[in-house]
Amino acid sequence: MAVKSLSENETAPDDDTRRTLLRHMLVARGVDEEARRLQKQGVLDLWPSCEGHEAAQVGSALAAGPAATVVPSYREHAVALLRGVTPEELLAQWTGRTFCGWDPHRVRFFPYTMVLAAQTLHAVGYAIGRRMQGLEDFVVVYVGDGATSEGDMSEAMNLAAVESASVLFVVQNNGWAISKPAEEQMRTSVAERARGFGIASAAVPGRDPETVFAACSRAAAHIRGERAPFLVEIRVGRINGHTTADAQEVYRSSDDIARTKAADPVTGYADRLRGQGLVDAAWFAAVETEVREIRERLTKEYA
Ligand SMILES: Cc1ncc(C[n+]2csc(CCOP(=O)(O)OP(=O)(O)O)c2C)c(N)n1
Ligand SMILES: [Mg+2]
Repeated sequence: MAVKSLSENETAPDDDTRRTLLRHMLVARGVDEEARRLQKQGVLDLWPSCEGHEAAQVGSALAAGPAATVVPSYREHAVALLRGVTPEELLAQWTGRTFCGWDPHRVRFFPYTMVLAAQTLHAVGYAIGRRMQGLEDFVVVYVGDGATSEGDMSEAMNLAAVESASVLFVVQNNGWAISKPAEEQMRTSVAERARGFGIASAAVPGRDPETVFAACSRAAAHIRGERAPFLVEIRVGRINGHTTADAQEVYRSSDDIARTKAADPVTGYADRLRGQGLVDAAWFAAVETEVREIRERLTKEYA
């Protein structure tokens, strides 16, 4: 099937979508801050923060649309919330109450996995199965830069390529696998590696949700048009340590941490939309109220 390639203009989000992107980013930030606070109180055992990843997660999830099935890793909290996982459901696993706090069927969002890259094979197998059932909607799988060095990822990319599986691989490259820098574990980019397996790919910066939204919209159009996989590598900054159990100051320079914080995608996008007159003080106040109520609910449920 011929693929209609979409231009930048055709994939640019409209103003309502831009406000939606920002709202989801602000909600995810509020939930993340509350989860880290609760972890410090000993209520959660652990929390892998998604601070710095919000634009990549919200932009990709919104572009994929509600019909896609999402297979996450363990840090995709902004995607989970956007899919309809409630904040209470999201935190339940990290309190040790359950292996998965949400109903994966209801939200079409698989349980988190800590087994690096295992989910990439699950995603490809699921996409192949969906096609056998005559269902053509695609699967989005999230994976980190470090996990792409696992054998499972190579198997998954190869299988997706030869089976022409409708899978969007979203690689959030935050430059670190815990304390191992990405440049010490690969000689090419992940996007280049995908092409070696016969998978079309793109690499984009992940600070601006609109860039991510546009790239993932084009990737989705490719998958739907070609019935073939696509990989988008998104370069993001990890603001906090790997998890709340990690002291990144030990292995990361204070300059690097400061630069990453200064490039915060949430404040950057909020400032931009405010500057363009797309959101005003009343809009921010409404979102702040929403976030405060979520945080109060989480404290009531868990603290
Ligand atoms: C198969 C496997 N090997 C090792 C680990 C230990 N481990 C947990 S997270 C992690 C680093 C993952 O880095 P990356 O894929 O870049 O994701 P990020 O945490 O940066 O989002 C490692 C080595 C694991 N969970 N599973
Ligand atoms: Mg990483």
